[in-house]
Amino acid sequence: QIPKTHKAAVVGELGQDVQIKDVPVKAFEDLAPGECLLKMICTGVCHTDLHAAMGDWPVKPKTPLIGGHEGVGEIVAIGKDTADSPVKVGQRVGVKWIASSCLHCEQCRKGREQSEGLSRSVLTLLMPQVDCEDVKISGYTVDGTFAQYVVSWVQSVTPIPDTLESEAAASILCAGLTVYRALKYSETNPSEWIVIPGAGGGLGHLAVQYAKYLGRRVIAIDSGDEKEKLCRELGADHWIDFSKSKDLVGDIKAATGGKGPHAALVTTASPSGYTQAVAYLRPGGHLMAVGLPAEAKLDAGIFDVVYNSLTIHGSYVGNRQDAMEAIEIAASGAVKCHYATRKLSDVEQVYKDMGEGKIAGRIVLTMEV
Ligand code: 8ID
Ligand code: ZN
Repeated sequence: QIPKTHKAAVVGELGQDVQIKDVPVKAFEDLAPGECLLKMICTGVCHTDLHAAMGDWPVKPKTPLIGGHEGVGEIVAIGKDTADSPVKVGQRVGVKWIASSCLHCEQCRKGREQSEGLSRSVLTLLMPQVDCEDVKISGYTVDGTFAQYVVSWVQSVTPIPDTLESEAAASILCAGLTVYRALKYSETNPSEWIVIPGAGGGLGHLAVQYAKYLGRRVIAIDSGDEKEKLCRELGADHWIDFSKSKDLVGDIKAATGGKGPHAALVTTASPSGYTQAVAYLRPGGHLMAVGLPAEAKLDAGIFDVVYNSLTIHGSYVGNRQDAMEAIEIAASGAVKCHYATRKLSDVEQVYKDMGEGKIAGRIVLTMEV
């Protein structure tokens, strides 16, 4: 029985506290073809959700906003006249950042369905007459997973294998997927060195594991004993505490026999994680820009970039195939999200802890209030 209303964590205005409210559930008759209704089981809290709630990125989300974009739920309804649905009622699926994409524009045809991107879909919000390619972003341009029921799209949800528990799957749908894709495109080989600033956080701790799974050697950078313990347990070959190191560039180079790492996968939510990357990379190295500090600029000396033949990649979540691969690897047991569970109504406290850098791994919310 689908209720008429449900509980959701709502941001009324950007920068204000999140409030738990009763909001309407979209009725079956109102679901458009291609839409599905999920009864949510759990959702991870990504630092992106905090950026969204604060409105601290150059492109702002809609308001009022229900955040959240790494959730797992059960499909309870599919819009009538939906053709060729790859999923069915009763199935457990994941909602990721890209809630829906047109699948027929140039970027989608090239497998970069995420890349029609934020500005374009926000543009559509503001000016519906713009002939947009119809990207919808969970917890940014459409309501997300911090709610007991969520409307999603059958072509873009990610099926969750039976062998993977919902809580373990949730954060693979953003954090796992994002770092897995960044590793795929890092042009590194097995045994090569990859440095991960932010290694003790949500994205970072999964990046350590995917990198080890893919045979890379890992230098984990973050701060505090708890994150150190976590990174070492997950197989990091080296640990450097950025708050204690007096010469981060020197320490990173020393860990790689003086030559520097082949790639940096920067997952910090502060600009400081980016500042030295260009200085410590080995010639021919790749900087994978993933963390999205508010309003920050990448400060890279052009001389260093050219002289050392460095490549800078912006890596933005991933496509449906990346999501399925990241989920498969997690289902195999090779990568495990390290999480603690809280209730939906704790989201404001989770944001505070996240802002203070207190969370090692991830927080996964159950849908109780
Ligand atoms: O598609 C994308 N590119 C994408 C997808 C998902 C998330 C980008 N993100 C962005 C988020 O918006 C956020 O800006 O990645 C960033 C990290 O998200 P997260 O992993 O969810 O955040 P977290 O759990 O708070 O982890 C961040 C870690 O960075 C450490 C913190 O201690 C924390 O463990 N850190 C910081 I802040 N400054 C550091 C520094 N200078 C640092 N670690 C090393 N060096
Ligand atoms: Zn995210």
